[in-house]
Formats: sequence, C-alpha cells, structure tokens
Amino acid sequence: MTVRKNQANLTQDEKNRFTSAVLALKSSGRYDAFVSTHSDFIMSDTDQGERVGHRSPSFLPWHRRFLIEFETALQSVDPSVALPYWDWTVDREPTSSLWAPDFLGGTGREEDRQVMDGPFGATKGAWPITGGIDERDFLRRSLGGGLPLPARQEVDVALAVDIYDVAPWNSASRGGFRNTLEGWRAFRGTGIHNRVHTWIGGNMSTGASPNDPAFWLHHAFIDKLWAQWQQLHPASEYLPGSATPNVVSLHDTMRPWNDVTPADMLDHTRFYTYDSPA
Ligand code: CU1
Ligand code: CU1
Repeated sequence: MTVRKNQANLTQDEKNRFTSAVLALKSSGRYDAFVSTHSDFIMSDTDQGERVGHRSPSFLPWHRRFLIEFETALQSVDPSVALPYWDWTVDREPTSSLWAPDFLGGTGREEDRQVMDGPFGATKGAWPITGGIDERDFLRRSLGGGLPLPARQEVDVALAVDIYDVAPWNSASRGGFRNTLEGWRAFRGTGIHNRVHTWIGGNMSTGASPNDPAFWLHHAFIDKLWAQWQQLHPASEYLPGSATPNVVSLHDTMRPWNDVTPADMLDHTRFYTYDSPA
C-alpha cells in the first residue's frame, strides 16, 4: 500500500528516488502529458460552462484522481515511490529543506527567475519546459515573492466549515469548505490553495503549474486536508448530490477520464494512506 509521507521526514534516498522517477517521466515525455491535461482544464474552468478541475466542487476529487494517475506513473518507474506532501503551515521559508539542491532546488535568480540549482535547475539541463504559457523553456520560481504562506490558523478555520460546498458552486461560493480551501473568496482571490501557488510564483502561478514538481507536493497536502475534513465531518457529504447545470455532482463522471465520479474518489484509503491523520 502506498503511504504518502511528509516531505520533511523523507530520507535522502527517498528524495532521490522521487526526483529520479520524476525526471524519468520527463525524459520519456509522459510528464508533459500531465502538464497539458492540467492546462486544458484550467482553460475550460472559467465560471461559464461546465467546470471540472477548478472553481468547482470537483476541484478536490478531480485533483485526487490526477494525483493518483501521476503517482501510478511514478511507481511504474520505481514502485517504492509515493507522492510526498508539503505542509506549508510548518515549512514556510524559502530556506526550508524542500528547496535545497538535494530535493526540489531553490528560488529563481533575480534577472529572469530561472531556477539554477537542484535536479530541475538550468545547470542540469534535465527539465526543459515545452508546455508553458510562453516560450520560456526553463523552470521559474520566486519563492516568498507575494503574500505569506497560509498559516495553520487559516487552515483550521477551513477545516471547521461544516458544509462541503454551496451554490453557485464556483469561485463566488461563500462559506463552503471547498472554496475556503481553494481560495477564490479571499483577498484578491488568493486564499489558502491559490496563495501557495502565488507564493512559489513562476510556473506555479500559471495554468501550467505542474511544470514545477512542487505542484505535486502542494496538492498532496491539499488532498490530505480534504481527507482530514472528511474525518472531522463524517455526516457532511460531497455536494451537489444531484444533477446541477454545469457542475459535476456526486455521480457525474469527470473529464478527461470519463470513468470516475466524485463518489469514486471519496475514500482515498482505497488507493493510498497518509503517514499521519492531521
Ligand atoms: Cu489544478
Ligand atoms: Cu493548485
């Protein structure tokens, strides 16, 4: 069984195995397919028409499925690998070990935000970006350039929300757990999940955010928070439970897979577990 661990507790061997498997997917072309899947869904996830991956109740089950696909791909390279998660309420600095050269590498240099160190840095030449939002073909970051990372107290406020989501089921939804976590109702639309993207900056601030491998560690933690919320509110179900125009309800299939519904994604322990409940 796959156990996802806090990245801060990984051994050097576990870090190396993770980054090596990511690089192997990159060199085989499989990685960039994940990036384009995500970009396609950002483009279609406006507040008009059907929303699937973002700004919608299915934000959480869509990304859960997306992460499972990626983790399965990693495991086809190295069966010992699981997605690590990054608890940004604890590891909050650009100097945190996550950003060391022996793991994800650090922030970008001043002139063009190009990441220069670590396995994905320019000097290694192993991380050409082909599916970005423009022609820049290198990984960019600007760690800590915007608002601070979400604090534990903000996360606890989100976890205390008793209802999964509320109408109009999009970025304007007030009060549900999903949008409190996704973050569109907050100051300038940079609540919890969105703020982490902007704190990293560079590729992570774009629709092609999986171009930065930090994407997976961020979203693994978002997924873990959803699992924690489910435990805290066992009587609170995924909403909407029945057909709603332009919204993925409990038993609707999700693009692009078309063989999975939010209901299928509710119990993550069918696929993996986390190393700690909170
Ligand atoms: Cu996303
Ligand atoms: Cu995200």
